[in-house]
Amino acid sequence: RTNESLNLVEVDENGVATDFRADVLQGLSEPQKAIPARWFYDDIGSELFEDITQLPEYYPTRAETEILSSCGAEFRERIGEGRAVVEFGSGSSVKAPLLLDAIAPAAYVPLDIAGDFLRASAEALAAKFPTLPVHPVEADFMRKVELPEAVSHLPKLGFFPGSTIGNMVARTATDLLRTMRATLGEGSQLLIGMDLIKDPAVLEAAYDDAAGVTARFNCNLAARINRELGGTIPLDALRHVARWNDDYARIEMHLEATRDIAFQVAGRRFTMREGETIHTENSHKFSRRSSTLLLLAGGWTPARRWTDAEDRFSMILADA
Ligand code: AVJ
Repeated sequence: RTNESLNLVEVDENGVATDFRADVLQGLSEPQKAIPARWFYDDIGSELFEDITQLPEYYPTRAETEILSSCGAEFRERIGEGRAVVEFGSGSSVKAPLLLDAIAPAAYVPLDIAGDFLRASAEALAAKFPTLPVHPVEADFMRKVELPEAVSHLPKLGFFPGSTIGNMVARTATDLLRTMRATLGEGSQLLIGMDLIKDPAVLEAAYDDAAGVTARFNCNLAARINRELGGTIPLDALRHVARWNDDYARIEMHLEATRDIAFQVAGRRFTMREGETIHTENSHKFSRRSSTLLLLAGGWTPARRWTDAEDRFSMILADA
């Protein structure tokens, strides 16, 4: 088998990611129902997330893009030449061109769990950078990834924009940072986006927009369970909730039952009382110190930090 096929996400005979069913059945059985945020991103969820990034209330994408487009010269100065850029969770690869323009790397390896989306995006990007070798890898970046042979001899720059690390609790985040270090190897660097703590009203608006796109994004998870796992969740009885948890410095998204409900998923029966929630996402926000501490715990030493003009978002360059 090739390196690529070894990285593939496990699926059952119906093509359903087996971990999805396991995560959902487990998560719905907990006293506080909870489903990992990674399962938002089927084709519909990925499109809805792209829509979220365009919303007036959702500042992180614009703030990060501002940093990426204004700090190119400093990136070039700080990031070693001739590296292979490995992007974790590349999605539609909208931010990569800004970095690739700035540092002109030796290769680009977009890595994503959504294969069709990944390949289409990689082709579009390769067309924009005709001399850049592009090697897409379909893989779950939470596990150590075998990188393509073609980049094995190159030093690596991990690229993890979007504050996706904020979706994870500290233990999972440190595990991931260590796994990335193992994937990238000795002497690698990491450029990571981390969203900053700010006025809770600004944060809550970013996750509960007036147009209701984030609500649709959240509710799509329940719809996906119905579609892929033979679920009977009454979607009209679930309401999108986004709230700031100050103790944990994070935005939480929940699906709240607006009445008592009972439903089935994969042949198993579940109930929710009115007001009970399924916790669907954490989006942790960081201070300068908490981001430093997290990176250090994950085996990375911060070397340089950039923020946007309004100090809403940070990008950190760290050394393995
Ligand atoms: C993709 C994890 C960066 O937490 O801001 C956006 C996902 N959820 N709106 C975030 C998300 C609701 C997003 N990340």
